[in-house]
Amino acid sequence: MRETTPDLTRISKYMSLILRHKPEVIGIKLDAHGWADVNELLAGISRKYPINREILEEIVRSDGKQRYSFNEDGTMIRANQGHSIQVDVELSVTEPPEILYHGTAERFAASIEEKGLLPGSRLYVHLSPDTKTAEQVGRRHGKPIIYQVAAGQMHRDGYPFYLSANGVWLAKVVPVQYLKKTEG
Ligand code: HQG
Repeated sequence: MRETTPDLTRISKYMSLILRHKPEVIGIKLDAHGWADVNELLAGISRKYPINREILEEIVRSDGKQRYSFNEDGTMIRANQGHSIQVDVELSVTEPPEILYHGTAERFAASIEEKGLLPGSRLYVHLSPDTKTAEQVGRRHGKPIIYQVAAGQMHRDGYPFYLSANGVWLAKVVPVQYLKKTEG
């Protein structure tokens, strides 16, 4: 896994904003499946950052979390997950492992232990397959804490789980009875 250079990272963050949250910042629309027209995206980004098709392909290829996908003929691009706008990225319903993890910050613990995990501004709660990833996710918000999610039990109780094209586990919510704070 290779991280992108700082300039590409800056463009990638702008792409996340456009493709997950606010396509209107460059005056484009996503279709119902979250796809943006590549030429429109390039034209929009180029008003702020130098970009061309080759650079875009390099960003998609080298992205450490594989956040973006092209369609088959390369004319469209979308974010694989993480949206706050209502799009259907055709996530596959998948049986989860027995335990998944959610990394968050200590200051959210009281609310989480009262209400369970809620998706906030995003469409889904994001869950990680291992504690290392969960810790990195949690650290983005402050002093990290990690919850174990009884995903297998939740699944047997009828809650669907989805696996994004880039390996992030997603659920609509996680009720509090399936959560356990890990020691450490
Ligand atoms: C918290 C990154 C209070 C939740 C990462 C989290 C991830 C609650 C925050 C992806 C709560 C939302 C998503 C409740 C949940 N009360 N707080 N009841 N339920 N929360 O950023 O999971 O680099 O929307 O614990 O790697 O941190 O962007 O979600 O702390 O995969 O590609 O509300 O973003 O990927 O924060 O991160 P976020 P997240 P990218």
